[in-house]
Amino acid sequence: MTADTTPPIATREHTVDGFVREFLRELNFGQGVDLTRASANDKYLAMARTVRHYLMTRWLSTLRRQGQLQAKSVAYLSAEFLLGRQLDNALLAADLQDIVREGLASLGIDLDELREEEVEPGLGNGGLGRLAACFIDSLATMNVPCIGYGIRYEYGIFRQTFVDGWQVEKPDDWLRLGSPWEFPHPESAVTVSFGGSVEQYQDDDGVVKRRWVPGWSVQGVPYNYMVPGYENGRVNTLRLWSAQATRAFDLQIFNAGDYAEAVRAQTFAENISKVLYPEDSTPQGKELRLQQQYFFVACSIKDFVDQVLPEDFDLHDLPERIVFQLNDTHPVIAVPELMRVLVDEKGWDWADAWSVTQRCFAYTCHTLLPEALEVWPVDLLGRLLPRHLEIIYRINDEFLAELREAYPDDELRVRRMSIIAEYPVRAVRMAYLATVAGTKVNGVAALHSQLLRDKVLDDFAGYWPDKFTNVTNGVTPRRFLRLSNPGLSTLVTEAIGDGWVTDLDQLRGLEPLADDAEFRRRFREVKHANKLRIADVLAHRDGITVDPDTMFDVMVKRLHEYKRQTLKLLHIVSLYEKVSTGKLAIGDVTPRTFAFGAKAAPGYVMAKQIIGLINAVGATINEDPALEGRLRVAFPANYNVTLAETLIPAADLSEQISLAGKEASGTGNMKFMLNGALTIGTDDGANVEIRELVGDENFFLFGLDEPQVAELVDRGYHPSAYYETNVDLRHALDLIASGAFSGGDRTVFEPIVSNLLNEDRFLALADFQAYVDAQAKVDAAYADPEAWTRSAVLNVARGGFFSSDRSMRDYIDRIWHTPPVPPA
Ligand code: GPU
Repeated sequence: MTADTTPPIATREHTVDGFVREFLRELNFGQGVDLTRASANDKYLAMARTVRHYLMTRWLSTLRRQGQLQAKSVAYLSAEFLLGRQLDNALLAADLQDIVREGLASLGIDLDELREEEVEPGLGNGGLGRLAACFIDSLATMNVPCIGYGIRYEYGIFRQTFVDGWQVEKPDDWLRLGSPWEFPHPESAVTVSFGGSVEQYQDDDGVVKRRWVPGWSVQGVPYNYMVPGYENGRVNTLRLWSAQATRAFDLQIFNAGDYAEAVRAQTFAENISKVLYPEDSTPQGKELRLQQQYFFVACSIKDFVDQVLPEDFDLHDLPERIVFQLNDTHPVIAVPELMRVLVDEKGWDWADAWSVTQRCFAYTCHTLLPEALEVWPVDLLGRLLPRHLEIIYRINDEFLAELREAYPDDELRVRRMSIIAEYPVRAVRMAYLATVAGTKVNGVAALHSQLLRDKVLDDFAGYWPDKFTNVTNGVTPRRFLRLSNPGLSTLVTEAIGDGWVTDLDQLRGLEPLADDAEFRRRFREVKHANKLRIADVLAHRDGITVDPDTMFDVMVKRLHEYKRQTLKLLHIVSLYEKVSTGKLAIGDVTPRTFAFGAKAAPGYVMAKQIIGLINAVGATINEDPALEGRLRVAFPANYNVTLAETLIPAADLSEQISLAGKEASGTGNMKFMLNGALTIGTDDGANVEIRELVGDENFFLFGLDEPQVAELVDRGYHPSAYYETNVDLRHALDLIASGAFSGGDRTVFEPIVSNLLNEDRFLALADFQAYVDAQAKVDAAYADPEAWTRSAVLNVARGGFFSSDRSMRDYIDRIWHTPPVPPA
């Protein structure tokens, strides 16, 4: 088709009047209400639909151009995309913020009120899901073709409430009031099968082959989301799959006359995308979870091969056209699925199929915790996906044969590297499968990638040294600076221009301003305004009062023992104990607001106990008049992306205190740095790189490093020894044990105390004194506001490295080799 005969794509008038016309049309014709009777939700939905119209031209032309060019794309396979609210990002990308504000105002509507109507899609647990969302934002902004593939859970991460300080989970019914950002495409549904058996048959040439005869199937209905680049005319696609009963399935049963059974079957199928599993880094090995994993990757591969690629595409060229990035092991079943498609459905030889498959995948590992490495028992896998299990066995057989040639005298090593574990039950090690199949394996921070090579996957790194690489995580500066911190954004832009929004290294230009007293004054003013803003949010959202004239000391992240919220708590309790017993005058205590945000996996008993303890300590401290309001604990329930966006910009101190060698990277740490908080942290994950960039004098380092941890654990770690020799620690633990925070009942928090004294897997007691000493340095530094602000400005200025745009550049250079495609 020549340009002249190409049908045009509709456009919208980029003016206030144009917006108002579109908005009223959506409200009246789309939503079916008149402005005088419209609810806030009606207005929000109409506005959101209007805004998406403005992105539509870009989306359609991006798709059209991709269809013509067939440029190499990234398919980011992820069981989680923790998107956060969409409206602000869409307004920013389309340069509509002022137009919409003005247009709505002309109708007597306040944009900020409507913004509050949006329910964030919580389709992820924490860091891994949020990282996926940052990455697709960056790729769109960098003009790189990408399609995100995941699951449209009907219920995202649970809504956390507190009842008497204990976590109680409520369903997250995020779709209830309508979801204006998605485009369902039931006509493009694909069928995915499960169960059944494998049979032998002869093909037309008499060759004996094996094929899958599934037992049941479901349909995957795609829901498309726009992923707009920042003011660059590109809109990529995020495609999330929703499970539905197949018609054939229904009909069979209907014909047999059992209506109730047919409806039950429907529910069964639709269960697959019903709910996000709330475990973060601790997979429970549930069958439904494996169903989810296979469901979304099988849908995605089928979609890409049958719908995205042109009809005449030669699949031998697949590696030149796509790279499937495996976001941790959750999508790794895609490897045998692609093999099955090529061998069983397309009739290829095994060797050809393997050669193509091996070049189509790359694997990112996000953990070092042994309990987080997914394994699927072969009996479960074989029941659900019998043909895939056979394929995995064959991949493993050939791999082991290759290893035996390389290491003829080292059968132990060969067994260690087997994709199939034999103990405690026969199971598939998904990380090993991903490592064998992937072109590259990457960790998510320099230290993490090093430990992957040296410890978790050392045999593999020895065999394939070039397969292993690092890509340090990043965060999108659009959402986590430009949108979340308008005050700082304006200040920065006034100083160095607005190029930083897409080239975050430009923040370096702020370095000289760290020495400019007037700049520092304005920087403090912004921080103070951000504290007022979060104080207002906490008052209305949670009924929590905080004092904006205190230091904001913030620890927000999932509740995990390895992240050591208990260490923070011991510091608080110790301070409290010293003041209550008169060892420390309250007037000498730096006024601090200790803010926490953390969800615990519903089945993680110890994590829920710790939440109970944080709230109990908070309730006691916040009410004790002896503290004169100088220490407060603020623990708003249901920490999520939306809350992060107002809380992080208000922080002075960022708590990154995981046991060294346990936090793969962290990404919250980067958001705090970019918003001008100083970090108190261990030598763990990306903290290492943060400290290298800001310098020791602008970072509060404490605690054992990874080799010291390993050595101490080897030697035999006895937490009680620290209790016995450290008076402050003993007093703090005794105070908790005494029932002081549980109405005198000593049993309530006994499990936490005895765990710390007897086990303390994450060495909180070993690091206690170092942590308290580092906190004393924080107090001293904070007492000099000019020096503190100088450090804070330097944190911002040196944080450019942590843009997810840089992460994407690294993935492109080291793994994907997908050049950008500039807009037409
Ligand atoms: N992470 Br594994 C998750 O959020 N969920 C998981 O299931 C696994 C890892 C996190 C890491 O804990 C965190 O250190 C990292 O920054 C993040 O993934 C993104 O890489």
